[in-house]
Amino acid sequence: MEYFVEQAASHREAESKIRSKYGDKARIMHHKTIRTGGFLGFFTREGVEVTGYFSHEPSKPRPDAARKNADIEEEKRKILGSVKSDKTIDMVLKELQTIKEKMDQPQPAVTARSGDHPTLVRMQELLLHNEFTPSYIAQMIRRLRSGFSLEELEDSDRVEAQLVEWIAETIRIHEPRRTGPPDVFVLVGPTGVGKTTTIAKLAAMHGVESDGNASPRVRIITIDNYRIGAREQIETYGNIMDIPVACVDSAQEMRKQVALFQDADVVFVDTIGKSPRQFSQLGEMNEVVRACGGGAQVHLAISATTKTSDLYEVLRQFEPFGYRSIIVTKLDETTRIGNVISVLHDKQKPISYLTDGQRVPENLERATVERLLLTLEELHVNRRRIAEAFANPNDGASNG
Ligand SMILES: Nc1nc2c(ncn2[C@@H]2O[C@H](COP(=O)(O)OP(=O)(O)O)[C@@H](O)[C@H]2O)c(=O)[nH]1
Ligand SMILES: [Mg+2]
Repeated sequence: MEYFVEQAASHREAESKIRSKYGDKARIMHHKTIRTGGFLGFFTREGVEVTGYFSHEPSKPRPDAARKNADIEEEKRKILGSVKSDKTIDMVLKELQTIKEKMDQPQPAVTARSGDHPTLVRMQELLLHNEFTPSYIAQMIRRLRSGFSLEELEDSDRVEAQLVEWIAETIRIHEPRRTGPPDVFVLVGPTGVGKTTTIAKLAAMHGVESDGNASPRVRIITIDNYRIGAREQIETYGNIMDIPVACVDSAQEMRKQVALFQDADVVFVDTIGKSPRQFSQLGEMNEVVRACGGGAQVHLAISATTKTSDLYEVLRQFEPFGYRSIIVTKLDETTRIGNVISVLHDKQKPISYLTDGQRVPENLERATVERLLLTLEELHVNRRRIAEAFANPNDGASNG
């Protein structure tokens, strides 16, 4: 049995693509709506992603070099069709380069085959269902195959429990480290992932007194003043929570403002993702972020709904900020986060917080291995065992 994932503009287009590529034997398992193409949210189109399998040789061979080139040309035409100004050409060419690099990479084989033990095939189906990436799945199946004898594979509950534990081992949790006071916590990430909302949640969470101690002094600085209304959004939260909010728009102002907030325990810094005017100036924003001082810790927000190739792209784009951890937002908007776990494992990025809704401050929690595993569908998680084995060593510490 071999699996496939196909993307297309519509269900009809996906179906005909699958029929022509894999023939009538192809079976569709599930499909979902995705955003395709584009660059960090720009020029994206709605499309569908269909996952399925076929049990015999495909009616046509894998895409050859000519087909790859045709795909690239097609993608190029589509993107160029939506380009509005010369300024964006650079960005489009970069995007094309990334697409090309991705297509050139050998696609790792999904390793359980029809002749394999049914338990292995089943484990592969579970991983696929949760949308882990092909290379992650291949790794796990390889590990199961070498770790279990044919006889042991008969006990599929035990194999599944082991698989869940190995998945757990691939999830890294960020351990907060105090650098202050004030601890300066900077949140970066693409527009719309939920940075401002998350900053408000974090500020509320940290502003609460604990163990009878006085509530920590929390301050917010925003450099999100490019989008109309963005500043008001965080100021409104600040007013409600009685937390001072300052707005800066240069490195110099940032230095001044951080100095003015030296009496605080925690300073949260909200940032811009990108704006039409400031599109390629993530570098410029980095200068403002650096002005927060050497002790500042940068964290990157990504949405749980982001597709795999965009996840890689976002992690790469924000690498210059030297982010310490990932905050995964919008967990409430998807039931399958295998690709997020796969990519963060591949890139060795630890997770600090999770958000699962728009409500401030409720929909925020410290990331735990257990909570992430519980999002997986159809995989049985022994909560007690996982909680014991993967407890956050710093649980109870309140700073990130
Ligand atoms: N469903 C859901 N929506 C969220 C979550 N966090 C933020 N949002 C929403 O996403 C939208 C963009 O959030 P915002 O904080 O302005 O994003 P920013 O551009 O990164 O600052 C708003 O409508 C938020 O209410 C979340 O965890 N789940
Ligand atoms: Mg914002």
